Amino acid sequence: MLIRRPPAFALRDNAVTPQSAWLNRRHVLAALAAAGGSLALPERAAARGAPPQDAFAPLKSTPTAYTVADPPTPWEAVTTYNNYYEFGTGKGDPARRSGRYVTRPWSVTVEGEAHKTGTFALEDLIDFNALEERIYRHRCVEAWSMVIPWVGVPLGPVLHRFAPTSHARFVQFFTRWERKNMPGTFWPVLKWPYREGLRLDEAMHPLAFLAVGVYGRVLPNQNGAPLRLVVPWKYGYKSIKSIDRIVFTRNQPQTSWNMSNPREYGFYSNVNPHVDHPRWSQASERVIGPQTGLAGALARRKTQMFNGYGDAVARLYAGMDLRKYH
Ligand SMILES: Nc1nc2c(c(=O)[nH]1)N[C@H]1C(S)=C(S)[C@@H](COP(=O)(O)O)O[C@H]1N2
Ligand SMILES: [Mo]
Repeated sequence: MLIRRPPAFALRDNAVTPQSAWLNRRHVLAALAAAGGSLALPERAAARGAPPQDAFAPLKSTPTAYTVADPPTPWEAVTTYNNYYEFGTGKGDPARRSGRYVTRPWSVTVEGEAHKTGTFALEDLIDFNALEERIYRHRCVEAWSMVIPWVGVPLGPVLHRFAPTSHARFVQFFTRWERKNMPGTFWPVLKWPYREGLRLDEAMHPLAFLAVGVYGRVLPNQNGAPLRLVVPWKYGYKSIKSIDRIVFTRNQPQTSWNMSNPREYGFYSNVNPHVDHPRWSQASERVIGPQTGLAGALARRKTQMFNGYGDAVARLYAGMDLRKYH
């Protein structure tokens, strides 16, 4: 077995921005892969144990079917233009106000229709030696979009390990509610703790992803540290952040946005250019970047059905009226 020394790109380097470090690393990885090198081993060994504090070791390569070719939205926009109402409703609030929120150590409680329930440490839930990178389109219901390089693992196999019972048809997720460090939750803007849900077959779909990082680094708080859902064919609010509870249910579970306004936010929330939000069109979207936030959001593109993932996910909704079940 060939053991390589960890390449320089595995080390933290404050002199480069995360995005340029990431682009370099991808470059080197591609070159090594082309040269037929086995490159993952030393870094994986180094990463064993506690999750890394900052940059992750090189990641398991991901089948390109799960990665879009579009250039990722710059790191600066991904980490400063956020929706995370626990920290405020302004796009800049999560980055500015989430600093005191502590996400280590972390555990997740699993309840409901499953044979293996209980409370699990993050490291027991996620195999930090088997992380993948997936570059997904991200489409907010507010009609803007990004392309984000997530780091994580597919959701399905994680849920499978809890052995859902034959009665389990849905799965619900909750965000940790830490009142004192979540200034946005002093107001009942939404039903706290933030909650979301999927039908179990949606959750088991290979595109559904649990992210622990972005741009090769541990998730910043504003992006949902330490563990968040990513469901790329649905509007962004389904992709719940900072998950601390998972409940398998028989019936369709409550979701925060649906509870706040069921007419505007359905349970399914699949990206659909033909079903407008009651207050605005979903036919097109603002593309965020290259600069941060609104200043960069000048480009527009047409919204794609299921956010462009229709070939993979349309079968989940065969025979359903997607206007009624929006
Ligand atoms: N707990 C929690 N999760 C959340 C939200 C939130 O307010 N609270 N906002 C959602 C919305 S509307 C979007 S668009 C995405 C934004 O993810 P990002 O900031 O990492 O791009 O997170 C989703 N997850
Ligand atoms: Mo959103």
